[in-house]
Amino acid sequence: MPKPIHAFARTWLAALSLATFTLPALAHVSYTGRDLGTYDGLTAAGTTISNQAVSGNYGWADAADADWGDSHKAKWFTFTLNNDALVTLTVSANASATSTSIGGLLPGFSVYKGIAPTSVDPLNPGISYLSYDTSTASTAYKASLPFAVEGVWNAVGDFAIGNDFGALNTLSFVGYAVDGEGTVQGGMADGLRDGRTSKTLQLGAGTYSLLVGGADYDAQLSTNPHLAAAYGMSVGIQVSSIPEPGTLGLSALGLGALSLAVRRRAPR
Ligand SMILES: [Ca+2]
Ligand SMILES: [Ca+2]
Ligand SMILES: [Ca+2]
Repeated sequence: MPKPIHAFARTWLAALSLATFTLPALAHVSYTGRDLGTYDGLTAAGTTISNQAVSGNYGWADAADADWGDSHKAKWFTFTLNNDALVTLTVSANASATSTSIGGLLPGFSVYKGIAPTSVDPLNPGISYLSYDTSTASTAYKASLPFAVEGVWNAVGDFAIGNDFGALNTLSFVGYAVDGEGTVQGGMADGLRDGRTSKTLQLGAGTYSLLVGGADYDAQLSTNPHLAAAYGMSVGIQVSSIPEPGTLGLSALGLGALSLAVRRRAPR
């Protein structure tokens, strides 16, 4: 069925306004299409978002050093908990190339309570001010720091980011995971370089940001032919309730008995 003309016009206008107002903002902080969901924290639930890509293979590692890094080198996800919960986050690199990305990301991620602000222009509701590293609010924040930074993203601690509307939010660091042999990233890595890294965190009710980036520090060298390549990956979230202390003891006991039984049954 052909689209009615007004639908075409609307699509075209939307495309035009995107081109006019948000094209330079393409790499700014947006969670669109990357909301991992809202969870009550009482029942087990989860989801996976695939077909994502990170720009470069070094953003997380570069943001974990002393002069922090560029938030454009992270892919930003969000999720919300209505109660305290156990949250397992897993980032998996695509093994091979797609039409829009290459394989081989060495994934690293950090989790923060809070989200980067987006402000809607009160006089022009079609225009949103997204957060980014060189916005007026972020620039003022950087100037307030006692040391020089490459960008506002701190992969291993709190940081703030804001927009040109003046809004600035602090993101409170709660944890990280990074893929790689135990020796890389100063011993921070998960010990097995398999293109995948995962972390379970006990989190309170609230809205969180998950920033995913590459963990290969040397990939930022200008001689790297894949310096600005898009690296494919997917992100999974699994939320479950926090076990009651008694229940945890019993289930640990049960698991112990089970593994003992399995071991006894194994041939050697
Ligand atoms: Ca850096
Ligand atoms: Ca750097
Ligand atoms: Ca791993």
